Amino acid sequence: MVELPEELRSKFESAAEILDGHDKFRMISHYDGDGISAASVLALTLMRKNKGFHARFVSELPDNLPKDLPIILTDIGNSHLKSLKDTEEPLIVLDHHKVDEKIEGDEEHIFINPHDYGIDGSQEVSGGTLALILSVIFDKKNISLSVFGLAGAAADKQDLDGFTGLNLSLLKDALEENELEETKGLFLDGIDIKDALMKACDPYFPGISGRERDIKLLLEDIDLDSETPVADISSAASRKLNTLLILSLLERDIPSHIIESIKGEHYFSSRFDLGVNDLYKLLNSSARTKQAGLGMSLCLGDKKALKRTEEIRNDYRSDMIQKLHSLEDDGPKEKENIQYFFEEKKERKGELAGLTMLYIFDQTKPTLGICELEDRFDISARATRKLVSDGLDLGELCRDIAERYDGRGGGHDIAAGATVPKKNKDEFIEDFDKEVGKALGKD
Ligand SMILES: [Mn+2]
Repeated sequence: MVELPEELRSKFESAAEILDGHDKFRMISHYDGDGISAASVLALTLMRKNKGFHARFVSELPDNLPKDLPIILTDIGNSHLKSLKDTEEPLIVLDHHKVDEKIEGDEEHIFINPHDYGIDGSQEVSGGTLALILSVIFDKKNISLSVFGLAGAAADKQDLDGFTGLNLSLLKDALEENELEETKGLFLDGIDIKDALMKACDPYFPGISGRERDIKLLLEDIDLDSETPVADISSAASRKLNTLLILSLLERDIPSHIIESIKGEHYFSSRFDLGVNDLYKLLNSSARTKQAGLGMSLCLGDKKALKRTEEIRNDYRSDMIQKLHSLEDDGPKEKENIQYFFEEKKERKGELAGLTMLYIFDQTKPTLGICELEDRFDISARATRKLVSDGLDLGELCRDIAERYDGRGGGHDIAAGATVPKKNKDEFIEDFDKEVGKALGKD
């Protein structure tokens, strides 16, 4: 059973009592892969006890919450706890986003924020895994839902070099209970090896991913038939392939922890016929295409939803490859301390910023993906672990700088975002550049 600080455990227990004491709930969850994971874990938990729910996905917390049923907020809510205390209905907030202040709820308002207990919510636990902990405390059999919870943590990039903290402890429990099986391999997927490399955007291999001629030469080089299914590649060919793919990353000075992360453990649930790695990518795809409900349906066992999400993901990957090619070929716009690019699709800028930061651009500067909207602009900022350990906190910067210009921002130290009136775009970028320099001690 997952180990928790005592005060935190007792909060989960109070939340479990609320689950136990009512028959129907409203779930409001963050509109992203982790948010879908969290809502799905709780939906399955409630369904197992014949309880009802209404689920809704939002990018921002609505000003007025419905007043008819107990409410569960997942992967969202931490920045609104003060006002949420006045909610009339019982309320559970499971959110791992960092906020400055610890705000206490009461018996009917349970606020669960891992940061309050010295647990790093940006690495060690996500919305999905907080939901899984609640689910397991509610009924320990629910460790069988681990594939859904851990997919949320993976969607929030908490598995980059293996799960840690509460995520790891849930994983261990699931492996022990044989609810997940562990295998090792490259994080490649597709109909065959050629298809997998043609669509490989996460991990992305500069000079190889999506480049038909280069892939043909590479496969000829190691004498591997391009139509070989990924799972059937011999271990000798797999070693050679691995070496060549790693070389493509080494040429770019990509840090070793990223290079190591292109292969690793895969966790598979036979009960649900789903793996953590595939599932989180499917959930991300459905969130990005504004079809969170479809992602949730697949978690609830709808095979048609699964097939549809796979198609969406395939189309999405082809699109991403195009975009990454042009960013790889043209490079970012550079300031002294930051690098940035423009992207017309709002929901794509974050992942592009993340992938270019990891696999393509300069590792010593954070990357901003900027999308211009009608009267404002949206940015997604991404850093590396090294930059964070050198003192950069993008969540703080996004919040502080956005506030200067009547905008809003926030997020995690390694990944954050902001939205600001369009007329202040140049000042915002200037300020961001300066503040990053300060944070990294370059001034
Ligand atoms: Mn999350």
